[in-house]
Amino acid sequence: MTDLAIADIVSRFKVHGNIVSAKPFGSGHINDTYRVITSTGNSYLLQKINHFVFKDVPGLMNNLVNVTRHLKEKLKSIPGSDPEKQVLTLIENNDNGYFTTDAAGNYWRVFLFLDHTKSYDQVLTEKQAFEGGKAFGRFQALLADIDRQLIVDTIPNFQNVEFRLANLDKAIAADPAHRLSKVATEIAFVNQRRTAMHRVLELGRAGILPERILHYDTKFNNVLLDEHDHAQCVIDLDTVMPGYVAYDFGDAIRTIINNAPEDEPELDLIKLNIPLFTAYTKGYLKQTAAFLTEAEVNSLIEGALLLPYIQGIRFLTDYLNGDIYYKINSPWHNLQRAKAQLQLVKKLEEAKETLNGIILKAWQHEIK
Ligand code: ADP
Ligand code: GN1
Ligand code: MG
Repeated sequence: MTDLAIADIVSRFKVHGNIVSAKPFGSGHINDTYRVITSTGNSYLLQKINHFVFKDVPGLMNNLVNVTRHLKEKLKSIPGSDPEKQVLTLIENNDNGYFTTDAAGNYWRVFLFLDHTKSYDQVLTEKQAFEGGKAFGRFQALLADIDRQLIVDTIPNFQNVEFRLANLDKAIAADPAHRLSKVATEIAFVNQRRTAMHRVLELGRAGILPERILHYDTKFNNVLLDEHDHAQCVIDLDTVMPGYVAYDFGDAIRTIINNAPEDEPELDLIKLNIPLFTAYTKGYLKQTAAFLTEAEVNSLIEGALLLPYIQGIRFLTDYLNGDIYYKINSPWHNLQRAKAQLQLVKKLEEAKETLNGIILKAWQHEIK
């Protein structure tokens, strides 16, 4: 994007001042994000929404308006809350809508930039992990009573293992990028676990696990922490949809418990950080123990194994499909990510009993 093109997009929104700079920002894998600073010293976050990933952008934006409105209303009644800082704020465009399209058919939106915040790709301290757990737990609690009619599925079957396996099988059958010969080990690993990894889905279909409104992308860099490492705002709300709490717990644990980055090439460096897991779990259950059923609590450990498995499958599928979904920085990036996620599954399987013991202990502590 040229500076001129970006200035044109920004001028369609009700921002204060004229654009002074627009720089790429953050490390998300999906949207294109820029931090924009204007002549009045105001700071905004401009995003090009990935409409290959999100097929119904108007529906997605409608969700976002409804979800942020609901969160702000709820926070207003909680003493000490600051809805402007703790919830994303969309900037209206000049026609009172919340997005605009460019000549190439891309969708753009603008948020208030939340100053003095940080987002971490990897968790460094137990305090951060605890705060992250509290933030995502509270997010579920605050959205528990939103009218479900207001939310459309932005990516149907997002964490449905059956759907993810079917997509992998299609990629294996078509092998469009001629990479199948490179992934035999990973496919064998996935295949050995097909049945076991259906547990959450089966419990859900049997009505044993209720559907709740989830965030669905709870990796740690989707919560902004303030200068004192307190959780300030849950961001990246494009995937808020109904689902099983095990999904959000598992996706968060995927990034929290792993001592190494999501795409670590050196598999021996992928080790479990149990203190960070414990801290996240305590923070999460502090906010959710009041409403979670025993079956849901028992499903959390299944989610912790399932989400890196699904993520491994998604990266592997994208590698086979020739890197059409995730941003990559090398031709083997998706393969490296897939290997790292499947290695994490292996480590989690070895520690399953210990981790479940930690979850149950933290839960007992909250409900006693
Ligand atoms: P993606 O879907 O590509 O992950 P995100 O919405 O998560 O996009 O944004 C990418 C990054 O931009 C985040 O990880 C965070 O660092 C930063 N970010 C997003 N929203 C804001 C905001 N309102 N204020 C400050 N930083 C933000
Ligand atoms: C994507 O947008 P971002 O980078 O927060 C992806 C998640 C994956 C994650 C893996 C809409 O999240 O589902 O877990 O990458 N988001 C979408 O890092 O597919
Ligand atoms: Mg993100």
